[in-house]
Order: sequence, then structure tokens, then C-alpha cells
Amino acid sequence: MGASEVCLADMRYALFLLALTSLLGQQNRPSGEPGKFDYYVLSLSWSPAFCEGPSGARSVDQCGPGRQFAFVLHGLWPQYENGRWPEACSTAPGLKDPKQMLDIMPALGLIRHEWQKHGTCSGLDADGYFALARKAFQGVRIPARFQAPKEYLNVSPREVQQEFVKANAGWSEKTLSVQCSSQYLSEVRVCLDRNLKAMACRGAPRGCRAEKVRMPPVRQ
Ligand code: U2P
Repeated sequence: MGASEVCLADMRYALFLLALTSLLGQQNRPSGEPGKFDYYVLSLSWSPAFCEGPSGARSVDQCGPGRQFAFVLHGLWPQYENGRWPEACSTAPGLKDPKQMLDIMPALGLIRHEWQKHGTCSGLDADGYFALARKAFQGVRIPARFQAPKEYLNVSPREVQQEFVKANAGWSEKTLSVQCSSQYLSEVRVCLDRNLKAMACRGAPRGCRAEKVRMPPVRQ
């Protein structure tokens, strides 16, 4: 091999390493400073859809026998006005007793992950952040028919949005978006100001475009 071929091979290898490290670095790459953000997105996940999905079988805490979750707390996410968000802002310690959140956030791995990725950007310590997340979750009135359905619901994202608006004083259709994953409703995402007051989402969050989505019943 000539010197120029060795050099080319080295360059290719260096480029490969660069691509690999940037790919691996996508997850929880630090960005942002604790407390520097504009508003929150409160993300509520439809647990029965998660449990029917590919990760459900592995998630005994959330989907095992006797687990009867409906909407659960996925996370409270600091956001920027431009539709982006900070991530992994510090290495501050998480909750000493994460089990205290399991009633509304039903997996220890999720609690840990949400703290590292989003909570550390809130400017609060872990106790303060999860207390705020609980308050935000409890502040949402879940429309009656989504509290514990016993049968599959086939709904349009727009009707879900409208029902949440009707159930929650001060909300408009801009306060929330409905997310879907394959044929399921996966999440409802609500925009809240830093005092947890409902507000119009910024940065045009993209909602579910499906005409109808399925909501599996709460597990019996
Ligand atoms: O939507 C897929 C995943 O992207 C992350 N997300 C999305 C919107 C947003 O405003 N902030 C945000 O972080 C979520 O990742 P997770 O917290 O689950 O790691 C969401 O699940």
C-alpha cells in the first residue's frame, strides 16, 4: 500500500469514528443550562397502548398482572420557545426514593431517565422537580371516558383534543397535541407555563395525522 492509500484509509477510519461517536452521542447529549427554558410540556402516556407495544412485555412494573394504568406521567419537559428543548443539563442526583413516583409514573427506569434528560434542566432539585411534575399531572382533568375504559376505543385525535379542552377550564385546542404511534393513541402533550398555567404551545408541535386511532382498555 502506498503512502497516499494509507492516508486515505486513515481518513476513512477517522470519518467512520466521527459518525459513530455523533450517533452514540445523540442520546442524552448535554445541551442547555439548568433553569434556562421558557415553558413546560407535560407528557401523558396512554399506558394500555404502551403495554400492547413491543416494550410492553418487558415492562412488568407497568404492564404486569394487576397493573391497571390509564394515562400515566411520561414526563415534564422544559422547552424553548422555538420548539426545541434542553437535555441532560447536569449530573445532579435523582430521587433518593424513586418508588414514591410509581403510582403515576410506573417504571423506575423511566423515573431515572426523565430526571437525567429533562428534570436536570428544570433548575430544581429532584424532590422539587418530581413534586412539580406530580402537581402538573394532578392538575389535568382526564375526560371521564378515558379514566378507565373497559373496551377498545376508536377515536379521532381531534375529538380527544376537544374533550380535553372541554374538561379543563382555560384550555384551548392550542394547549395540547395528541400523538400516535402506528394505529394507537400514544400520548397527550400539554403546554404549561413555568407556573403550570395552561398556555398555547409554541413552535407548532406536530400532532397525530391519523384519522382514527385505537385506545386499548385499561388492563383487567
Ligand atoms: O417524541 C419522541 C421522544 O422525544 C422526546 N421529546 C419529545 C418532545 C419534546 O418536547 N421533548 C422531548 O424530549 C421524548 O423523549 P423521552 O423523554 O421519552 O426520552 C419523546 O418520548
